[in-house]
Amino acid sequence: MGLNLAQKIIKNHLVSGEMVAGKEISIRIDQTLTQDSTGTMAYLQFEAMGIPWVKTKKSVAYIDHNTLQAGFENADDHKYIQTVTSKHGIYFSRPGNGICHQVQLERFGVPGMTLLGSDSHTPTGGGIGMLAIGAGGLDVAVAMGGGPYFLMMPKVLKVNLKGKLKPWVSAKDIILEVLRILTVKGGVGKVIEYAGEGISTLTVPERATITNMGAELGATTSVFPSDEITKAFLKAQGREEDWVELKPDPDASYDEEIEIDLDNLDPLAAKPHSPDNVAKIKEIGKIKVDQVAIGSCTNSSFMDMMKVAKVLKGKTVKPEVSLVIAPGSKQVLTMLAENGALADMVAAGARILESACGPCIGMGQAPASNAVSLRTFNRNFEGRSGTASAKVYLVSPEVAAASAVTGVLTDPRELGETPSIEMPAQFVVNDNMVVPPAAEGEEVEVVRGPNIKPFPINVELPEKVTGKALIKLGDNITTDHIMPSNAKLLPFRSNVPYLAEFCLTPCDPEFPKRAKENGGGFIVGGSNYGQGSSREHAALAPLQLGIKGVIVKSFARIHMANLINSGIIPMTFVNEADYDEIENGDTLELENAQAQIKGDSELVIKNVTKNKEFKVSVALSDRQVEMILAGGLLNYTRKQNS
Ligand code: MIC
Ligand code: SF4
Repeated sequence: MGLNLAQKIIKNHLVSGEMVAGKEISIRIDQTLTQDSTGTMAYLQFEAMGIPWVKTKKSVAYIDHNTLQAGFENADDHKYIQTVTSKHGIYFSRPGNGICHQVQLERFGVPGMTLLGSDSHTPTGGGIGMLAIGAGGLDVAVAMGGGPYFLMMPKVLKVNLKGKLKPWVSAKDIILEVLRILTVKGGVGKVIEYAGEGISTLTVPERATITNMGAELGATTSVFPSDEITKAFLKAQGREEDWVELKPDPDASYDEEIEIDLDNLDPLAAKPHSPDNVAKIKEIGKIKVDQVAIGSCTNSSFMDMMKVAKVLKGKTVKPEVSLVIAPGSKQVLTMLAENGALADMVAAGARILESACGPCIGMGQAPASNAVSLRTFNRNFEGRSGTASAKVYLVSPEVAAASAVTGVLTDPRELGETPSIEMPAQFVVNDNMVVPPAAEGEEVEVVRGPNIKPFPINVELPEKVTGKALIKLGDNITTDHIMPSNAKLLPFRSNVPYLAEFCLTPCDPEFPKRAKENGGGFIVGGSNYGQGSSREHAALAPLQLGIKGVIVKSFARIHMANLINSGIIPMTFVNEADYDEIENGDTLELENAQAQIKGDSELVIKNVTKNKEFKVSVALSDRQVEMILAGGLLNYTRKQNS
C-alpha cells in the first residue's frame, strides 16, 4: 500500500515509534520558528538546557506580536530575544519585517522539511508542502537543541478539491467550508491533506490561507503537495533550488475523506464567536458594519492585498466604518508601495498598520462597544478583539474590502467583474531585516530587562493529589479564556506570576483568588478544552496558581501537551455523565496517584464531598507518564541527564 504525503514526510523524519494512528512517535525537526509572545519563554527554557548552539537546519525568531510599546516591557523582551538568539545560532527577524508565518513562507519554507513553531498557526507552512506543526515553547526549545518532537501519529484526512472557484470566491471560503463541515474539533488527532484537481487552481499563498486555518479545526497540521505552482512561487522568491516535487503515492490510502466542489462555493463568513459558525454572506444579510480589519497570518499576502487595493481604488471607505490594513510582511508592503496599490488604499481612507499581528491578537484597534467587526483573521473568540461586546465575523479579503466601501456586510459579487491580478513572476527580495546570528556566540552578552521573572516549575507527583474543583466550565474553552492576551497582558509573557492573576478571569474574575486561597486544586471542563493558541502560559499560569489536574470531556492537542510539559495531569471523563455530578467547590482526591498513573490508563477519583467515585482516563504514552511523575518536561529531562 502506498503512502499519502503526510505519511511520506513523517517517514522521512521518523526517529522513534510506529506509524500507527494514535501511537506516540517522534520526528526530527529541520526548522523552528518562534514569535515574541511565546519566544521569551522558549529561549529562557533553551538557556536552561545549557546547549550553546542550535542543532536545526534553520531557526528563526520573529518579532511580530508584541509590537505596541506602551511601556518598556515589550522593547525589553525584543532586546532579550535579539541577544539570546544571536548567541545561540538563531536568525532574528526584526520588528517591521512581518508576521512570522507569512515571512517563513516567503523566505525560509522548504517543501518536504519539518517545521516546529511556538505558534498554533505554524501549519501555514503546509501551503508550501512542509510538515509544519505548532507546539508549546518548551517543545520548540527541545527541538532547537536537536531533540526530536514527540506527537501521537495522526490519522490523515483527505480533502478532495474538485473544480475551480468562481469569481469573488476565495481560499478563505474553502477553509470556512471545511470548518463548517468538520467543526473546531473535527481535526483533532488528524493531518488534513489536500488533493484533487482543484489544487492546481490555487497559488501558494491561497494554499497557505487554507493550511493556516487548519489550526481552527484542531488539526495537527495541514499539507498541500509541492508541484509546479510551488516551484513557480519559490522561483519568484529567488529560491528555486529549494523546490522538490512531493505528492502522495498513486495508491495512497486515507483514514477519512471529504470532497468540496469549488464551483459550488459562495462567499462565506464565520459568525460570532466561533470559526466554525459558518454561513453564506447572502444568508446573513446586510448587517451594518463598524470596523473592517484586513491582515493577519491568514490573509495578508501580496495577492490578498492587491485584491483589496483594487476594490478600494477610487472609492471612499464609508464614514461609519474604520478600515485598518496590515500587510503581512515587509516584502508585501514594499511591493504595494512600489506599484501604487498602497496609495490607492490610503486614498480610500484605509488606516495602514505595521506588518505585524496587531488587532488579530488585540494589540490595538479594539472595536467600539457592541460593534460589528469584519476581519480577514482566523479567530473570532469572544473578547479576543479586546472588546468583550464586539461581534467579530471572519471573512475573505474580498468581502472585507467590499463591505468597507458599502458600510454593510456585502457579497462582493455585487461589485461586478472581479479585478484580474497576476501572481508576480518576481517578488521583491531584500532580507536586510533578518539578522544572522553572531559568528562567535560566546562573545554575545544577553540583555535581560526587569520584566523577565522566573517561571514556575512543578514538583514530583505526590502520593495523594487532592484539592477542590475550583471552576466548572463548558465546551470549547479557548486559551484566550484560560490565559487572556490583549494589549495590556501580552507585555507580561515573561512574567508568569503577574499573568496568573488573570488566569480564567473571562470565565470567572474570582478564579485566581479562589485558587490561591485553596492552595490550588482542579479545573473541570467540557469538550475541546484549550482550543486555540500554543501559548504554554495557559498551562504555566494554572501551575503558578497550584492547579494539579484538569478534568474535561476532551482536550485540544497543543494545550494537552503543554499541561503534560508542566506536570499538570490531563484527565478525561470515562463516563461523560460524571461531569454533571461535579459541583464547584467539591473536594476531589486521587489516592495512590503514582501507582495509579503508572498502572492503568483509567484512574479512580473520589468526590469526597459527594462521597462518590468516578473514573477518568489519562491517555499518556510511557514517556508522558514519566513526565507527569517527575513534575513536567524540565524535571524529567534533568532526571534523565543525571
Ligand atoms: C494566536 O493567534 O492566538 C497567537 C497569539 O498567535 C498564539 C500564540 C500566543 O499566544 O502567543 C497562537 O496562535 O499560538
Ligand atoms: Fe499573529 Fe493572529 Fe496569526 Fe496569531 S493568528 S500569529 S496573532 S496574525
